[in-house]
Amino acid sequence: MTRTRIAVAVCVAAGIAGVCAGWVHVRTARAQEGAGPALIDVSALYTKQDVMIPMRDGVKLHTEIYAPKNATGPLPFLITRTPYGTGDDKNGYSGLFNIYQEMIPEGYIFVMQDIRGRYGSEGQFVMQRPVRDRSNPNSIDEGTDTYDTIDWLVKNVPNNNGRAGLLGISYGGWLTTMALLEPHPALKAVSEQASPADMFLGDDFHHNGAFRLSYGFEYAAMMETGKTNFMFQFDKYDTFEWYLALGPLSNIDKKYLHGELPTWEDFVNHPNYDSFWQKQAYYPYLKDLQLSVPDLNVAGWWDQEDFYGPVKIYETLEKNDTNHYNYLVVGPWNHGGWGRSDGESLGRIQFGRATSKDFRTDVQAPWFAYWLKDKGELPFKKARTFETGANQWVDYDAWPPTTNVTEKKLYFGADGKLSFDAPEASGAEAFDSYISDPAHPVPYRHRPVEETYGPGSHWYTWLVEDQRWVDSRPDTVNWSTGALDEDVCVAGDIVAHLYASTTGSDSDWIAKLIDVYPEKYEAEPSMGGYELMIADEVFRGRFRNSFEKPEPIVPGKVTPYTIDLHTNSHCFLKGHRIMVQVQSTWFPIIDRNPQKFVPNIFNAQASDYIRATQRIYRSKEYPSNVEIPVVQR
Ligand code: PG9
Repeated sequence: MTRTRIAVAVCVAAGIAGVCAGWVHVRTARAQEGAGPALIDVSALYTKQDVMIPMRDGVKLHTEIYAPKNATGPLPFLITRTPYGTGDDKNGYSGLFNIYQEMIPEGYIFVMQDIRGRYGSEGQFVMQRPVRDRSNPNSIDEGTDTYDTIDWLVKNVPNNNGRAGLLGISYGGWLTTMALLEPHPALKAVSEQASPADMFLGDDFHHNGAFRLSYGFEYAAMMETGKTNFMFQFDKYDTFEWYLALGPLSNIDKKYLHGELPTWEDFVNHPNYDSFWQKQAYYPYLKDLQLSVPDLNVAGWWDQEDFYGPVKIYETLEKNDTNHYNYLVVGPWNHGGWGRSDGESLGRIQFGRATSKDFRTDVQAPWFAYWLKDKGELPFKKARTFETGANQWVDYDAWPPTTNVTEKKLYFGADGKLSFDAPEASGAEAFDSYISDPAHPVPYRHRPVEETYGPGSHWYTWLVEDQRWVDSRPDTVNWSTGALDEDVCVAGDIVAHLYASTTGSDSDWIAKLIDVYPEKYEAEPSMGGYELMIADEVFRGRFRNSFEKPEPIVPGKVTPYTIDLHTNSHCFLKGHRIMVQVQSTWFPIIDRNPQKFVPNIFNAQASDYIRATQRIYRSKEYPSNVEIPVVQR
């Protein structure tokens, strides 16, 4: 839960009134990180010390050190670094303890630190500060800040055992991965959880080059309006209306930001996958890295922010993992869901067991105890993923699994049919069509679309919302199998192959793979016919040949698009149906593609936004399909 305190005055006092007019100061440690009102009173268990730890360039970082009162011997550190504040309660004890409850009995010296330029720390905040240039000995990055922190801790905190663990979710996960590039020798285990890996291709700010408007705008505003979290004050409760009324993206700077938010300016100035985004992405730094510190990568199947990242990081590190230090856990969670509550359900979807608690007690706690205290056994060998639908944890020697899996294609057919049989119809008439109108975009979740991190926001569960409300829209097309006569379980990568044409010269293509519950669903009658999205993704057509050099689409020409729907583990159970939906708008999480090619969409004019007629082909020559890895049992 998020704690909110309105304090517009702080904004003005901070001397940034120009940017701040109409902004609300929010005192919050992000819900995703599991901080919030303390669930447990740790003041009886720990002595707390607040220190300012000096970094190599003299900047001091605010750090809270919690030493167990009942320690009987030297203990390792468990460190988390955050840009969102430590969320201290009235006794001054960090709300981040909520995430670590299960590790408290083991005995660690917990350390929570504000990163540069945020909350109690000195220095300047830079959104995902780039990796330093090592040829300059004075350069710093989040990795050197972590290094300097650990160095200070092992030398200055009494009763430590000379080992440190580091973990964090999302931004904290990214900070954790950064520490792997030049790790301090005392760093003995890390857990990167939902770390973004590439902000242009798959994480918070863009997916396949399509801009994540509501997230990008609201997050940049939250982080760069002051030292603590701010929230833009919308004058509409339904932000769908606000973003639509905004018109072209250039109005954001004209009306509200006036060039003051560095990250927004980065969005505007880097509309393509140029060196700015490539340098910020991890892949180049991790691809040759042989892990010298064990890393537990953690992801959630329905993570609305950073699912691409942790999987990409795991896959990249896996290539050189000769030390066998690279691990993966994926559960049925939203962003950071494993760090809070018990994980028995997400939205209306039940998992039949306490999946988050499973992770915290059966994986996270023993995994850190093994590496930091030489205790017990490792909980699993390589990868543990939760098979949704069947609702069970499965351990694998490799992810994606390399045995007992066959690639199969689900082909789009006439009359809305989806089947494993390739289409036989030939000719230009085998297609389904819809009109995509940027003036009437498809909402990405049920309206009202509350502000992303606002009170009562449905942001956290939108990926599991029933898709039935979309399938009857005239700007969406669907194909579905009949009721399955046996379970179809998938494990591994799902890919959509679309053959599509548009009357415009640019277009977005959104593909969703959906599990349709039986109409009579005895286990829970109100779930009858529910359409649960299992995999989904958007692709911005201009980037079909290159993310660096966008190209117009030739109007009317059938063009192939490959859309990675990512890795998954799900059983479509007997009696359920499998559905695919395609549409071209998903607003306002994705900005509206003008559908007319312009060099930079951030500079598009209102008149560039045009209606387009879309066709999705399903013929012998153009067999649109979704490729799924089917498990043989
Ligand atoms: N998804 C958030 C984020 C991480 C890194 C950069 C930008 C945003 C977060 O939850 O921390």
